[in-house]
Amino acid sequence: MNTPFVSAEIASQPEVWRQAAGLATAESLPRPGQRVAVVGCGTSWFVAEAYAARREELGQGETDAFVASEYPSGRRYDLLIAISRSGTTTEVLDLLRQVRGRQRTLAIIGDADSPGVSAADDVITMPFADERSVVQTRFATAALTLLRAGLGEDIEPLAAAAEEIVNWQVPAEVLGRTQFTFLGRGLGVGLAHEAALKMREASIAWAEAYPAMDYRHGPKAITDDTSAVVFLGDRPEGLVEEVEALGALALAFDEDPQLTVVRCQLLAVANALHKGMNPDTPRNLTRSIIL
Ligand code: F1P
Repeated sequence: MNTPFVSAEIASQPEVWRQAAGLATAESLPRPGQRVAVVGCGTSWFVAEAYAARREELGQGETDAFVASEYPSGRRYDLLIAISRSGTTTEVLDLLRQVRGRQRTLAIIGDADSPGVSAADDVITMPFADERSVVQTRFATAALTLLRAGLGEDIEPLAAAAEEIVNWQVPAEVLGRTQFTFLGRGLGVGLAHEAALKMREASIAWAEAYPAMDYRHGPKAITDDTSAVVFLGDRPEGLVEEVEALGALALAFDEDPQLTVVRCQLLAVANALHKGMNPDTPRNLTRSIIL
């Protein structure tokens, strides 16, 4: 098999993050104190979730994340942000059209020629982050980077650290596992969901994700010696040991969850290749879902 597109897309993230951060001066991004809703589908929903947690954590204002299809239409926010790589996802476009004129909207879009570009009051396009692979990697992290930079976070240390992480060698012992669980806290909850989606999409694997503290409230029952458990962000005390006592392989890193999600992308690709699958073109999936 030729090298998949997704491998180069993952490797380009440090540079793409720097470019995304360069757009964070946009007037249309949220200001501190504004009530903000963020929506998307699939990966873009999980980016929304991660951002909402971070903005709240930084005390910059009430921030709610919704999957676009379940946006509570009665609510009013100061700003509704829609994230979509393709700019063609039906639920996102429908929502933007539905709230138009009643609610200020900003779309963050990869494909600058898509209908999403004219569906919102303001738009930020990131064609440099768009991808050939069906499976999203760098667009997702670039959208999050743009939004985090808009919160005043310094992106350069993240981008510099990512330069090493994109060369991470996935430990061979992970690839023998058949059940993957991703656990996160704060920003890492949305990113754990994203990591699990990557495993499902790219390598058609059984993958789940939970807020780390909630893992003990049921999900733990599925863990055994077929499992690998990956932590994104702070680890609840004793949980790594608990997971290991069940025979699972625990992977934990002392770094920003956005960096660990890059490792998870590499893991998903390595697992796909290990299973003889092409991670660029998962079965049953298309680049965007148009209903
Ligand atoms: C959303 C999405 C992706 C998913 C797949 C189908 O796309 O659900 O997250 O991986 O490619 O589309 P978009 O609205 O961000 O283009």
